[in-house]
Amino acid sequence: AVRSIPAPQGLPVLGNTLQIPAHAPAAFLEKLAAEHDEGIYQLDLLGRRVLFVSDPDLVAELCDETRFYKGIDPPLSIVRDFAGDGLFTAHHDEPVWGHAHRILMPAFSQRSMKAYFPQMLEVAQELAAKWAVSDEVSVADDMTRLTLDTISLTGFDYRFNSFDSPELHPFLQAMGRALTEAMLRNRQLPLVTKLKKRREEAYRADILTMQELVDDVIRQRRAAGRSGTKDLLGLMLEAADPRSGERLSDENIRDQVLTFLIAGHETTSGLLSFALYNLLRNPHVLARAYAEVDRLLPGDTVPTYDTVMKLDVIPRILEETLRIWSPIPAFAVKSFEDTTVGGYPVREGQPAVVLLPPLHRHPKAWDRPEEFDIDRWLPENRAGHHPAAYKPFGNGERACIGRQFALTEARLALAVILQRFAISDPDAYRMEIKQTLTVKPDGFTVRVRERKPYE
Ligand code: MNH
Repeated sequence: AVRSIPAPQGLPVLGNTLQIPAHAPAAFLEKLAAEHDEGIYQLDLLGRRVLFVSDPDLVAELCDETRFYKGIDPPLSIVRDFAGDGLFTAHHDEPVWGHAHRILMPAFSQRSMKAYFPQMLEVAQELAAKWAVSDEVSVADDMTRLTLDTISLTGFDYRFNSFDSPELHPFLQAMGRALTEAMLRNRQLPLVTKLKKRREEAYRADILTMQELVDDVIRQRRAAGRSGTKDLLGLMLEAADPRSGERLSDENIRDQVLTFLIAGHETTSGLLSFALYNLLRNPHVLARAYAEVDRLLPGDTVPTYDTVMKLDVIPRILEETLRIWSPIPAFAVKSFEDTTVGGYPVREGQPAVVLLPPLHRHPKAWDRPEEFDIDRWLPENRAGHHPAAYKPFGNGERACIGRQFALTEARLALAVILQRFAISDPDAYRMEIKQTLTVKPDGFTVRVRERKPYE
């Protein structure tokens, strides 16, 4: 029997659009999920009937790539204003997605991670140098400095030198505003967007600021004239798709560079910020992390790639952090044809959004879902996990290409931080989410004190 999908009442024309709070859509969608035990509901967003799904069995169906593909609707279709045909926002059926995916895959191999390690370490040490002369630090800002400098140095051999400056780089401010604008436009009638002339101008100016930086990155590389460099930019400029022989156009390279500058840092900085939050809230886990670091990195031992690969507690802290606080709170798919999911009707091309926070805390899949328990990620416990209840990196061929990169960088950064610093939270921070499409803790500061070696 076909079941009917719960759909909270909305207004004519606007539907449920205005019920969504402008600056906190994720929290609202999560609250609705909690109110609908079915694990699925439908909202009418400016005439689009969008499904929101958090039941793991229903999500398992949506993750079947023979039936569903990545959908590029608002807000992602708006992000295309600046990320264009880059990997993240490319349409499902665009050949250029496959060209770029195959050209760039080698840059994300385990071997490449090892090759990036010295640069990842260099940036982590810049963070440590700053913290050594700091008292209270703004966590999300410094994690943003770390991750932006890391992706730009490893991917493009380009230096932001973010730790030299008390202000965040203008690129970041432009990006934050542009992402926020895309989020706001997602719940705005196109007519209203047109009428807001000032906002449109500011948006275009921010996009220009980002594109100028991208052009500078590419110009510097071309001026350096080095060929054979196997970083992201080197591959984009010189490699051909092994399948089709196609190379990337200059315009597509710009889209990819901007995509990687954004996707390559924004989420990892959220992950690291949430991880520190979780550690401060769970002192017994923090103690285990310190014990691990003291064993593998005693005194002032400099971390190597091999040390990072030996970490066990820190990786599990990151996995559990991605369960409880996913920096990307949702991803969207569409059906190839009219179908049903768990008996609920889904139309061809209808957007279905997988909501990660309620999926990652679904009682069907997780015991004590609210508890930060890193031992869920011991090998013997993983086997029992629901196969579709953990999707912080998305799904299938459109899943995150930078996953290993993010995890390598984040493991190293946490190891360096814990090796060098005692962290505490005298202000007893209470979680306050800031959403600019992705989510991060807002206004989270911690106190840092250098640990004395051999203490
Ligand atoms: Mn990442 C896609 C999460 C780090 C580059 N990333 C995705 C998706 C999720 C995601 C979810 C799928 C989105 C969708 O289906 O619409 N990414 C993360 C998280 C982290 C992360 C939680 C860090 C933690 N991502 C990174 C890093 C890079 C990167 C680091 C680059 C170095 N991500 C991408 C790109 C895509 C992507 C590029 C698009 C992949 C594709 O569609 O081909």
